Amino acid sequence: MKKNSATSLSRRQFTKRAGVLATASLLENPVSGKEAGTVEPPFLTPAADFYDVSRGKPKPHTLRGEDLVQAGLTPESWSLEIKADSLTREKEIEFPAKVENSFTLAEGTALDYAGLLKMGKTLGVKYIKAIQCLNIAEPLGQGLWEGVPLRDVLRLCGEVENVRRIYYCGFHNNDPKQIFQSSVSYTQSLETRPGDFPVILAYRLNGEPISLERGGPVRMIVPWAHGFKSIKWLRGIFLTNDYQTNDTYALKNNDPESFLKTAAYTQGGPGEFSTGVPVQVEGEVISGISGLKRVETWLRKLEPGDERLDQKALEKAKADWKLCELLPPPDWSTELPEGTPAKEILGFDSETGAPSTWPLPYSVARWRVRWERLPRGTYELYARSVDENGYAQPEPRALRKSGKNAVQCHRFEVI
Ligand SMILES: Nc1nc2c(c(=O)[nH]1)N[C@H]1C(S)=C(S)[C@@H](COP(=O)(O)O)O[C@H]1N2
Ligand SMILES: [Mo]
Repeated sequence: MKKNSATSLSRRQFTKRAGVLATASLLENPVSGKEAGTVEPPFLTPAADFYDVSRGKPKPHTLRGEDLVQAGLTPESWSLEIKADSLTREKEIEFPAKVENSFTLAEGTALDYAGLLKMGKTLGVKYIKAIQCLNIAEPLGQGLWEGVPLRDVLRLCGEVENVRRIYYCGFHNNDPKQIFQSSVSYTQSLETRPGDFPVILAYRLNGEPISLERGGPVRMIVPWAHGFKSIKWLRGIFLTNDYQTNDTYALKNNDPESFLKTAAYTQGGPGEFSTGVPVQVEGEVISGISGLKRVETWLRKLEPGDERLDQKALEKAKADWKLCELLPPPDWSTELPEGTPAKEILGFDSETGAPSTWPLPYSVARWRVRWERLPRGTYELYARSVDENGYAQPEPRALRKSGKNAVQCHRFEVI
């Protein structure tokens, strides 16, 4: 995490520092008794403030100078190989994938950065999406990503045969431990439901070229998936007839086809409020594949002898879940990069510029609860999402390895 500047408190810093409280005055002095302020974290996380999840020794984004050029990670040196994978397996995969046109380093035909940007002029799309690691509870940050749909890049290959998956990988040196690769099915790469977002080869984040740390010059973005499908420092795409995933993350007992899970978060926040002033708590909620119907909270006053509830105990507890407020969309005219009208972004109405759903798909919104007065005591605030299918978190997917989504709790005292 980056150092904070007093004047601009990014969403990430905000979450880390203050967590669930969006009140500047209380934030500085939780027991001051001042009224709630109006400081909200920015909707788009500045590139430098995403929580970084990167492999490698050295991590590719720490390379400098000639090493960076050798790695092909400057706009001038970047290029992308796109070719068929010749794999066959006896009695299993009889026919190797074939492509009419391949783009290779050896032949000097690899796609370059200028070529991708040129395609972007007519084919580029933009959407907002949060990056969330399957193994970390909190979203890592949320950005406005811009790039060329993978389906349009694949079209450059001309006629293809025997292709069932698209494998792709980021830059890595010769150490196999650094390899980070992922895949989507051929169908997923080509088709999306109307209104849903396509997989893109992204070259801009929040209106700027993608920083090295965020995976620039070019990063794959897979909208519906956890972070491990969104490969940074993209350098190679392979069309294969293998029907199995090659995902690096699959090796760690993770579900390699997990969708983003709708889930609410309560992490952090002040642990103390003074009696007689309103207690206001905010948190985040991510809208996954099943969308979001509402967020609910349960305030549990702890009596002497009460213990923390684990997930099983929580399920059995007689929780009094109450609907809580979902904060409305921000003022897009100030939250979006200059020169990017909302109506140009997928997920927004192309005429009015209003978001088509709220929260936006695969994105984070905020929730808030407030009590004008709470008696002295120790409290636990639990928060859970209810998805559009009516399932309350952590259902219908309580397994941790398909996306962390345990119901979280924030403990505080009123003194
Ligand atoms: N090349 C490469 N891409 C990668 C990774 C990596 O280690 N190497 N980590 C993945 C994982 S596990 C996650 S959660 C996200 C994190 O993205 P961020 O660092 O931009 O927040 O990047 C993904 N893309
Ligand atoms: Mo991850």
